[in-house]
Amino acid sequence: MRPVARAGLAAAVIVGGFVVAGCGGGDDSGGSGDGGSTPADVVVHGNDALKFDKDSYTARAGTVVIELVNDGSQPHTLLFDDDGVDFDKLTVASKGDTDSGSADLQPGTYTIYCDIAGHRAAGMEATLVVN
Ligand SMILES: [Cu+2]
Repeated sequence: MRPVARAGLAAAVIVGGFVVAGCGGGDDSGGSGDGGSTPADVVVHGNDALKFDKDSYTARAGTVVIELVNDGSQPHTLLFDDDGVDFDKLTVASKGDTDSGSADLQPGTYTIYCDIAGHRAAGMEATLVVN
C-alpha cells in the first residue's frame, strides 16, 4: 500500500468590489495673495495741499488698522468725527512720518479728518466706508 499524497486545496478568497465614485472636482485654487508689505488696512496720506490722498477709503468691519503717512512738510492728524469710535488720534509732524492705530468698526460710513487749525476747512476730511 502506498501513501496517497493529496494535493493541497487552494482556497481562493476573493474580496472584491470596487466602488468607483466620481469625485467631484472641488476647485480650490489657493492663490496666495500679495504678501502685504503694510499691515495697515487703510493707509491715508496727507499732503501740503491740505488734502488726504483720497476722498473715500474702504475697510472690512472689525478691527481696522489705519496708518497716516505725511507726504508733505506740514503736520497732520487723523481722527474720527463719529461718537462712539474709540480711536487714538494719529499725528505725523513732518515729511515721511507715519503713525498708526486701530479701531473696532461696525459696518457704516465714518468721517475722518485732520484737526490742525484750518486743515479740515481746507478740505482735509474724507469718508471711511466700512463693509
Ligand atoms: Cu492736516
